[in-house]
Amino acid sequence: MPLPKAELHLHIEGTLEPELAFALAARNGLTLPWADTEELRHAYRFEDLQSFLNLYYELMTVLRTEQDFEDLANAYLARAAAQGVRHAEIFFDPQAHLARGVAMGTVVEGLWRALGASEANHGISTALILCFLRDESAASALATLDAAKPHLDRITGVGLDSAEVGHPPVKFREVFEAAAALGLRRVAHAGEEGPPEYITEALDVLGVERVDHGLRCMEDGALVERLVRERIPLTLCPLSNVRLRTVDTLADHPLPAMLDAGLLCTVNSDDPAYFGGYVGDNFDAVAERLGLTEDRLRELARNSFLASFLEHDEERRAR
Ligand code: ES4
Ligand code: ZN
Repeated sequence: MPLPKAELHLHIEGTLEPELAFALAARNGLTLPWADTEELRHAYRFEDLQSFLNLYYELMTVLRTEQDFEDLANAYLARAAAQGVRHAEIFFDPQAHLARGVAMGTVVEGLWRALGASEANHGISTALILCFLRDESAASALATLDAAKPHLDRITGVGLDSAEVGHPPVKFREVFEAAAALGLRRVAHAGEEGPPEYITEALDVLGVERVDHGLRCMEDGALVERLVRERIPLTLCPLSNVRLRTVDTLADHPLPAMLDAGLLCTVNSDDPAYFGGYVGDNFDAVAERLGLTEDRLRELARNSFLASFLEHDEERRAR
């Protein structure tokens, strides 16, 4: 039996497996530039975040209809359930779909057809987090939030993702203020490829309550102290870090040092179809390659619920 856990850093478009991509392409009358799933898998060799994003945005063009988004989410939920996931807070990237003429309602309501039935069908409670693409303009993010307004009963929070370097959190001050005023929770990717200063800025300027990745906090001792003191959760994605060359090998991953420092770390899968595994696979990989004890693994599973947006009595919500 896998440990019960919550997944807090998961891009639903990053769960698009090659087999489903080809099936959706066929259903929608589209031709992909790869001959078959095997040839596509050969393209999964990434130099950095951008080289991954190029493929990620290209492949997701097969997603066109509500049914496509529902099928995508159900495929993820079935795999997640098999790996012990009981709660999932799921990112989606509406701008990548709006730009190709797919409406916000198609995306959100399609996903919701799966998420709204997920407790009954998969035993997983869910939340949806709308991510703004940080390499698009602040005006585009504001227009996206506006387009989401008819669907806010489906959306728990907002996040910030895509190419990090050169796109500091402060660029999105206004849209995060508007999101907060709408009662939305706030998270942001920071310190994946970008510098530790972006983590500080995400906290102070965007008001995020959780940091996605946050790996590079380890370069700034005072920042680590702050994250520990304020119990800011970090949603780490170890297999993603290896595939995108943020760390050299899994054995070099700072997770053990981060736990030793007292950081509230969680383990997640990011884009599991691209990075070699779902969240249980990430747990298994860090257990094996970093020699984590059973106690450490249980701590990580417990952290995943503490760091979630589920209601709980823990003291860290008191601040
Ligand atoms: C992402 Cl690994 C990663 N980093 C930033 N943005 C993303 N979007 C999808 N995966
Ligand atoms: Zn991510």
